[in-house]
Amino acid sequence: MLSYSSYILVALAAFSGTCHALSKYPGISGLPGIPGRDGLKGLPDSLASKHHNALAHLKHRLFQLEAVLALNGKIRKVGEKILASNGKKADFASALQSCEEAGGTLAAPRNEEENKAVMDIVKEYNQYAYLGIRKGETSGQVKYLDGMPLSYSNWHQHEPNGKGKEKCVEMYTDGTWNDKKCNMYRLTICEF
Ligand code: MAN
Ligand code: CA
Repeated sequence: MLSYSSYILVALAAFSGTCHALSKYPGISGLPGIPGRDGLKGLPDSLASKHHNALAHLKHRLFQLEAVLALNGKIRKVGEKILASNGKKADFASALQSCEEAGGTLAAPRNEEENKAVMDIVKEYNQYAYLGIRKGETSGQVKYLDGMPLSYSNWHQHEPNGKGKEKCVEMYTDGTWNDKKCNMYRLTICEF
């Protein structure tokens, strides 16, 4: 399923692709019925600038929409990431599914700044949240959902302690992490 945000991305990619192609190939010459560069008298340039303006307009509109969503507390921007919660508690698999259906994934903080941004949402709802981090089926190694090993962690003292029993990770309201069984009901926080 292509999400709404995917369509916007495709549209933006198409526009920038067109701009790129037009600047690289400003005219098609040597083909019957198609005027060469001179015959177009600057048409490709004006087309390119039209598309450039449309792209600038879309970017400005997206900027405005992000500002409105942030103002309403619907999203939180941290670096290149956008964080958002649906306010619902769910087991790990269902929480992940909700995020993926929206075109994102479960939030996995990769540095202190991102961890604080996730913690702010956890505090806002006063609910522990599942992170997009879990232990390998056999190895028990803690990884991101794409299988890459952790590059940042914020374990609570004496965690992780679950051995084979706790394969998921929750965030406490102080921002620290605990390995936890995956079938609890925890706040869903997604990243986009
Ligand atoms: C519970 C569970 C564990 C956690 C301990 C900490 O037993 O939440 O995951 O490690 O509390 O005391
Ligand atoms: Ca634990």
